[in-house]
Amino acid sequence: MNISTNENNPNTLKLIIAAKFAQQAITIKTVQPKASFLGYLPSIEFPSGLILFSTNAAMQFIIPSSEEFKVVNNKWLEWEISQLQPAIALYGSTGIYKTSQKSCLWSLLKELNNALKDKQYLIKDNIDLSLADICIWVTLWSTIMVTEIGNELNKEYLSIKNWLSNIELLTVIQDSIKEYSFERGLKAILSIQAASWFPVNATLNSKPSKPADLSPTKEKEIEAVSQEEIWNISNNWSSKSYPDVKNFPYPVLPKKGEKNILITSALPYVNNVPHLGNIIGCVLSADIFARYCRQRNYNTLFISGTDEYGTATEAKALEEKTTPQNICNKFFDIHNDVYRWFNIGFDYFGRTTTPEQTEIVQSFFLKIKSEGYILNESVDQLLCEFCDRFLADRFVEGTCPRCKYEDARGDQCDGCGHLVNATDLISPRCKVCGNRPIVKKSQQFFLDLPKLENKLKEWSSTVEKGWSSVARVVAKPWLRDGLKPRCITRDLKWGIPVPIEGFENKVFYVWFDAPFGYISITKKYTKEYQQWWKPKDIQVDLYQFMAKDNVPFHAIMFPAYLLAANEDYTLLKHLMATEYLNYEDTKFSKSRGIGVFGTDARDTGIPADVWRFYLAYVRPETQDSNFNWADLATKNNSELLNNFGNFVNRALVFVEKYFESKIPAIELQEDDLVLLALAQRELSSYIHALEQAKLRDGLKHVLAISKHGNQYMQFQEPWVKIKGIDNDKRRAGTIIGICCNLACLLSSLLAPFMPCTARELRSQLGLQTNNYGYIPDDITSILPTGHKIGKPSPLFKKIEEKDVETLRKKYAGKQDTTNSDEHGDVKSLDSAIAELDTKVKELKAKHDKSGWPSKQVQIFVDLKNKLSDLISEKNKSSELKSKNPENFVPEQNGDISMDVASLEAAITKQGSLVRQLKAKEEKSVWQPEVEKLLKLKKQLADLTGTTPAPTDKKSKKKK
Ligand code: B3M
Ligand code: ZN
Repeated sequence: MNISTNENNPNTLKLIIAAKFAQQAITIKTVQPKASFLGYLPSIEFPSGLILFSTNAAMQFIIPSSEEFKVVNNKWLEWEISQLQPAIALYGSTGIYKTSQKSCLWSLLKELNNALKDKQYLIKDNIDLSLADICIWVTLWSTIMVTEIGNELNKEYLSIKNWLSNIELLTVIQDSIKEYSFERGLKAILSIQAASWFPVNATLNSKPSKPADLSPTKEKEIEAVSQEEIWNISNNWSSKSYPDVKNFPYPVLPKKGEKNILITSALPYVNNVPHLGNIIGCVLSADIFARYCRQRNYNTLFISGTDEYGTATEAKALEEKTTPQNICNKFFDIHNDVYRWFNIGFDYFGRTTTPEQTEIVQSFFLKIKSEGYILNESVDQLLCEFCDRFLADRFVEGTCPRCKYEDARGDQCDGCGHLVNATDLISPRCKVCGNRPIVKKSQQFFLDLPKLENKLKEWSSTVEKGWSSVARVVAKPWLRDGLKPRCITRDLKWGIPVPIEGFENKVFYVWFDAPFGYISITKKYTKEYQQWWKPKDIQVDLYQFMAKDNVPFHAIMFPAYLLAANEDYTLLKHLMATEYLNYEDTKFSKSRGIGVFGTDARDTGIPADVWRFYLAYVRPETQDSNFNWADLATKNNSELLNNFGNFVNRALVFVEKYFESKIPAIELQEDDLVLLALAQRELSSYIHALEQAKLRDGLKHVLAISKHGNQYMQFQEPWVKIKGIDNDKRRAGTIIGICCNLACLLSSLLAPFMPCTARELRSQLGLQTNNYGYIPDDITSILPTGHKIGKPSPLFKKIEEKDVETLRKKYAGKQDTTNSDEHGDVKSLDSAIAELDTKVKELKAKHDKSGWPSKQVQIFVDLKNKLSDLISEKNKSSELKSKNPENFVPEQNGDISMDVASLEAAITKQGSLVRQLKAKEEKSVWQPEVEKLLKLKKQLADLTGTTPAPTDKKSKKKK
């Protein structure tokens, strides 16, 4: 091994000691700092030809530390290079330590002293002296110990003192010292200064960090870049080149030996307009990822669409007094529009009410049945006698049998995340009328999940590493706790018919049909869809994006269907689930008008790209996160405008003004390499993050690059240099040429997040805008000298505080849900509660405990709760009202149970509405109003203990 060193460099002693331990021969050559690559010394050349500039890295190479102590050893090595050495090296520049510098050094020594208490060595390693012991010992022994500070240290820090002298006595140390003669103290410190790179985070933090304070002494901020990083950059800069982004012709199909990425985002139900949380949870995340993949030249297919069957649609149709198909058509258009506005680049956005879907679902079912994974059982189903219908899962609520969460849905519990069978709910209640449904028998098909359990387990263990953490957490208990057969058919009309004799009146459960939507929508995109879903000999990686409540269906159910079909279908590889996004610390609520929904976003005047940026910035990747207007404005103004926009704009304007819009010649110097190495580090992290669809992290690395760029420009001051002598002018050219190249890189990195902005930037850079540029692994020079740029102009606009305040108010909700005329004042509500309490007490008194008419008591309790809610809301709203009277919006349709008088009034009102509607509208329109009327009558009957009066003959056919 050959070591090159400048004179008096203690780091060389470290290498010698390491070589002694490893019993390796060395030669030492003394050179001038400037004579070596970039001036970093010592450098060490191994017999293999490998040259290392970082002493700590070289030492680890010579004597690898044992696994057991690796972490703690590395921690101290890092401490030595990033904190101790820089703290000591400051001494050299001024000859004395300023008070703040000294106190910084002192606190480091204190830390070391504590760690050494009652110990012979800092770390016990396989060789008794660890690398960390060696490095720290050499640094202290050869520098400050022979200064005044050493005397103080000997008095103050006895553990360090003893440790230092113990090590000094070791033969290996004595022998090494003999081999390298150098002067300890100030000379050694100066020598480190002259030829070392080290991170200075801790040390600099304790000094004033204003550039003004650093520049007079020409002491510049040295960033934590290693010699290897610098080396790589200077190697890549002119020798590597970017490939072009492939032009993917329709249809995109997977290819053997290439990366084939199939991306889906959960298919939204058509019962509502998606809000910002829905958008970032599924389609936007998937889109950012898909765009990234395309810019990496992966064969990428991004599929989504609306999930149109299921009771969500039926419920909405009921609410909007129309047919389910009309609802689907209407909401398909709404979703489609919203996503188009957000620039979601689906390869195909389809829907599930298609012949393709029916065909695929039915034939999958038959195949799964023929493979023996379908059971046929008579099941207990919940029938609401009052509403005269079997209750779909969505229409039942109750207490979760597992975790006792009280508002579990009929299909899934939001308390524990488990799927539940509606009939297992404790105290089930019909969501429409609040009554307890009865259990009735019906023949249904079940998927035999226990029979699939082993297959599922085997598969899941091979892929779950690629899942987001929330996906793993949600999916894990499933396989751990054992699977039960799951019913996949329903007694409903809206759905895909079950193709079996005797089941004509049943349809598939929506969560059986919906996942096949991914396949049927792909079929809509291309008849070659099986190349993606049933590839032969080709590797297809399936990435599925969704919010966490969809995880069980994608982690367990859909794979179970595909495994059961036993035909080598493409199975999920990366499950990308997000947590929830809150809105201004509360939940989005369409009915209460709280939050920004897809259709609102465009009305705000804020560009789609800024929405995309901010949603990605707050993406609930690892925990629930929050949308906040003030924060949106801050991020726009600081990150986009001041950081990113400012950097690229300054660079481009400079080229336009001083270089006739042509990229100047670039001659790299040390500072440039450091900047590029820092940018390279961010680029590598960006790719690492995006490969795992960690979009939020990825975006932060983009912004870090422009931040480095800004600092560099600020420090280099090209605007000063351009006015200097020729040499300075050329230097200004290099600086600006580098910035333009970074801007070019940034346009590609930003494109997945902000495609319009990226396109605009690329046009300003004079690049073709028919693609967003390849995302490379390594930074290289991409804009050649002489390349002509376009016309620079600002990319972003400031968002004013007052504007977001207006927007915040606008989407803060209706503020109030009561109408004092209809519901009486708080006082009468209070007395209604008192009345109810008395009634309950009377009832309890009349019956012994076992014989309580529990249903009636329950109704009273419910009513009481509703009334208390009403009172507290009312109190809140009167507060608001007194502050802001014009904000007060009375609620139109008070659906809240009342005292007898109010109920009677409401019944009269509803009765006349029903009569009016019946006179001129069709049944689908008046039926829901009839149901409301029935509900009111039922409440009244329950309250007064009578039977409800009939409304009309037909609707009374129950039982
Ligand atoms: N439609 C659930 C939802 O929108 C459901 C997803 C289906 S993915 C196959 O939350
Ligand atoms: Zn009911």
